[in-house]
Amino acid sequence: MSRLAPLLDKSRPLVMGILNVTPDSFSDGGKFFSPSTAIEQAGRMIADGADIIDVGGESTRPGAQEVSADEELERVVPVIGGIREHSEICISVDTSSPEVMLESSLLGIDILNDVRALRRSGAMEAAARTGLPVCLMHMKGEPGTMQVAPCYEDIMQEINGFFMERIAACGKAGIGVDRLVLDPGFGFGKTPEHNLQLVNKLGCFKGHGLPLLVGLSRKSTITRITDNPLVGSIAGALLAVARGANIIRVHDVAETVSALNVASAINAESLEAEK
Ligand code: 8Y7
Repeated sequence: MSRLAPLLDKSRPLVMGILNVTPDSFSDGGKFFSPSTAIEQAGRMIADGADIIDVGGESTRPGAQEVSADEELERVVPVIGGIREHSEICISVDTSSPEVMLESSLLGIDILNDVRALRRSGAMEAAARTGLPVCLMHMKGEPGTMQVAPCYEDIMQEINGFFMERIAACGKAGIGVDRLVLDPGFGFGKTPEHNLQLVNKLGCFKGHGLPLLVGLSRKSTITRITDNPLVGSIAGALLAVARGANIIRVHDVAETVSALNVASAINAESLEAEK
């Protein structure tokens, strides 16, 4: 059984710590490439209060090279195994590859996080077979070219249409809505203005009745506004949660947990006052 469902029942925002095991990822490229340093970093994030660790072996950075399933497996398998040896933390695996989904499902992981929303050939069937929950992220285009003049007629309608189509495709493959999480995919085929608009209109994605995952941490939409990526990411996380995000994907777990604890104490006081 996946460890995600009982966490979502806690009715507080969950913090997903990012663990990149790639030599070329977005903002911490190469820092955690050896399995032992990655496992140590996971331990630190768990101590800092992470609810979920997101292990990724494929860089989805704009312009990044695609890697083979074998290479992805070589990167993530020892790290997943190492985390599981010491901890019952909820583990998600950031992959679009059917082979990686199937192999890692045998190692006791809890969530498949697919930036391609199971559109790669064979991924839908593989994910269905694992029985695991899946995060369906919206991405317009492919990582290599998605940031070349992204353009929408109505971005909210397009993303919601995409979600409806993917939810239906999952249903047909035997992945029920009880196994789905949605993510608008900040920075994946979106301009900075699109991303700011998506934060404001996050509530419009709640109509599907599914948990929402949001990843803004250290993305360029934030770092073009401020030269302090940590503080900027926390501001983004707090506003995303205020607008309905259920899971926040972040690099800086301790700081995000502290900020969310303050926000939730303030919210709890107003609920008390209403009684
Ligand atoms: C996201 C993601 C990345 C995101 C989900 C980065 C793998 C880029 N971003 N997965 N992955 N949502 N679900 O900056 O926003 O971390 S990679």
